[in-house]
Amino acid sequence: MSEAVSYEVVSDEAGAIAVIAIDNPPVNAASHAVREGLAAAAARFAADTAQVAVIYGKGRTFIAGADIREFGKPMQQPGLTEVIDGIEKLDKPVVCAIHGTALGGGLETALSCHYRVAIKSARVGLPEVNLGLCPGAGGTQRLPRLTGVEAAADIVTSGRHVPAAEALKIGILDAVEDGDDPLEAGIAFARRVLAEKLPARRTCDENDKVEASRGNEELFGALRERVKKKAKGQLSPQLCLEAVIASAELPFTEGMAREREIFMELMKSPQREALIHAFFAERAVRKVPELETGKARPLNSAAVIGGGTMGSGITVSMLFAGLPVTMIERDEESAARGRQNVEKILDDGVRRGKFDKAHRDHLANDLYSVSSDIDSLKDADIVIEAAFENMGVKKDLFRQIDKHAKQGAVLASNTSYLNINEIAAATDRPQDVLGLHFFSPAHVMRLLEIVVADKTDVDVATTGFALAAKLKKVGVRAGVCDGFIGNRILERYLSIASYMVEDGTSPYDIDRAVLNFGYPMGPNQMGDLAGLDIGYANRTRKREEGWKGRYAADYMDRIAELGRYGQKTGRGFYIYEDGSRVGKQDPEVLEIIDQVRSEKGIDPRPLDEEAIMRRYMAAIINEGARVVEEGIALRPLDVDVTMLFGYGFPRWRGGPLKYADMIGLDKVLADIREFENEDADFWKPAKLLVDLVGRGENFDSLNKATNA
Ligand code: 3H9
Repeated sequence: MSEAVSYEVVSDEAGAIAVIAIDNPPVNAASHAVREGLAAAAARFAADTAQVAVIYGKGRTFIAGADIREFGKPMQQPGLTEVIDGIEKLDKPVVCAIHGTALGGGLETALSCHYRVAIKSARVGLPEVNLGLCPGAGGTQRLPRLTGVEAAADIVTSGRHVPAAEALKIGILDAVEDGDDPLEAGIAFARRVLAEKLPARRTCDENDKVEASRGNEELFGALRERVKKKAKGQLSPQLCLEAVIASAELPFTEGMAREREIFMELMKSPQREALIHAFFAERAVRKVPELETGKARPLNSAAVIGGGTMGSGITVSMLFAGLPVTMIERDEESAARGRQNVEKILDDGVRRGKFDKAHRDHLANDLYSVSSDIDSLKDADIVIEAAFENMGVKKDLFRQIDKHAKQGAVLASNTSYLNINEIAAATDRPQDVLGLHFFSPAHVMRLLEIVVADKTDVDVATTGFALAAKLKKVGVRAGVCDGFIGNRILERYLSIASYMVEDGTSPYDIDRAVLNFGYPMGPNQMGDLAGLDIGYANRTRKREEGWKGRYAADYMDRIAELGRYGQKTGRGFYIYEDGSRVGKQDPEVLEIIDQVRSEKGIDPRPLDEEAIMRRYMAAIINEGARVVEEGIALRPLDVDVTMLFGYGFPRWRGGPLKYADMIGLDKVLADIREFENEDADFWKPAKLLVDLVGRGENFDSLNKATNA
């Protein structure tokens, strides 16, 4: 027996029960030791006098899946498929007792057991699709045998975690028990097996539900259509579906072979490598120096200054986390508008069935209040300023916050560009100040840039991460610079997009190329959604501050000066008819652009999709490298996570710096050098990029060097 799996027999008057416990913290992943232990436990159970076995996980969860860290290394026998086939083949019944999550190889193990019981809070699922894989230990063949093809297709292609109650209803579980002890639930079920003399019932032999769909091309066609639409360039959902369909079309053993084929194909795909990078990067961003020594301050109440789009979104995200919030506005009228904004988001939640009216009322009335008196922030543990994006306004507010906030309160600004050091210096307690850059809509978007300024105390930075965890957001540590990690990179790729337009490419071709690359929308569609007035105001600010460099936004200024701000005015780059959110191309926009080109004497040179994306990505990667080089981002993976969670970068490409590694940094550098000949002001290769290529290393070498 391996250390990761223990075996003991408990006997009473009901009979002898073998208890097989998996103990592989933190998530009981099915590592080599676990597989070996399970195989040995199954053999021992087959040979001894115990009449029934219970398999359960120690600690916080059942098996959360195969050990992802073993992927890409030579496989150590026994494989999970063989281990769980061995369990299923046992002649004596095996009960699986689930708590926490039974995911991937974990659920596959459970499916090979003869009975499954879970405690109420447990969830099950096959999330391999989100790692660019398909279940590889029989999940696509056994699950449909319990649920039918359609429900299995949903679970396997979405990767969603199915709550125990639903899993019971659709046939995955045999029982759900109150309480929180899986062993207790497992033993109780085992006693029932003994009392009722229940047999070793094998999932692989349950063929009725899959046979019911055999040859149902109409169903398969509809499922393929649905998945293709949702997958948007991602391979795994489509292949996962094919594996599930094989369960209906082929006998069990052949279906298993088909699943293996698909699993191996996906294992080799770059999308799998990218998605697994994204999985670990999302977790590694929590490893920051401040958290090693810092202690989070209390976070029991909050004040938000400003009730506009950002302030109300931030407020709602905190209400969702059960944090009482006082919203502060400058006068009664603005305070009432702030309340309206918050209530509108909550009402939408009720309408969409996210929560019920009673919960909405609890959040709106018990946890939330508005005030026009700044002194109302005096009891808050954290104050988040979300006022107008102007340094004068912010400094003024921070002076007042400093006067009214209690000692020890964390003081945060939600600025998306401005210098936090300067804002902090307006107070007598710069050590308590940090940036918390939320993304709009703040109650939905998961990214939170935690901007650590020169004097920010480690405990205050740690509190920023504690808040991110409480709000179920992904906190990324950023340093102070104009735009931090995300908006600084955004500025570069929006610039290159505008240069390409000015030089001859249609903005609609750029949007199409970016969309086809896997983003949910192109930069011009995004501008229309955010409001073209924002960029216009930003450019005006930068011009006032003496900004130099190539200026290619004249055509954008002209569109904004016509009062066409995008979706909210029904016209921007696109025309939005009758409140539609899908825009039509606007010939007048092309005329404006032509006009600007001819005024500047530009001979239009349109680019094709590949040429567009080479420039777009090179701009992102080069600035990403600079952000790392300057220490604004701790590691390349922090840039990846920022772009994945805040800017719609396709997850199956791993993030821009992972993407760069995968296409080869030497190739990216060669592109930048080529573009330097077109525009030497814009294209200067980042030193870090040059160094990495010189050393034959890549961004991931830097991630690894920091033990992330
Ligand atoms: C699979 O099963 C393939 C099979 O079909 C075929 C086989 C032939 N492996 O997320 P957390 C680490 S594919 C290794 O912060 P939570 C994680 O990196 C697998 N490590 O906790 C973190 O490490 P660190 C299908 C893993 O409570 C620590 O555990 N399964 C694995 O917020 C804690 O994780 C999945 O895709 C793993 N499988 O969430 C499930 N899982 O502390 C993946 C986690 O160093 N896992 N770690 O940063 C999850 O979704 C979540 O971890 C879970 C817990 C919901 C379980």
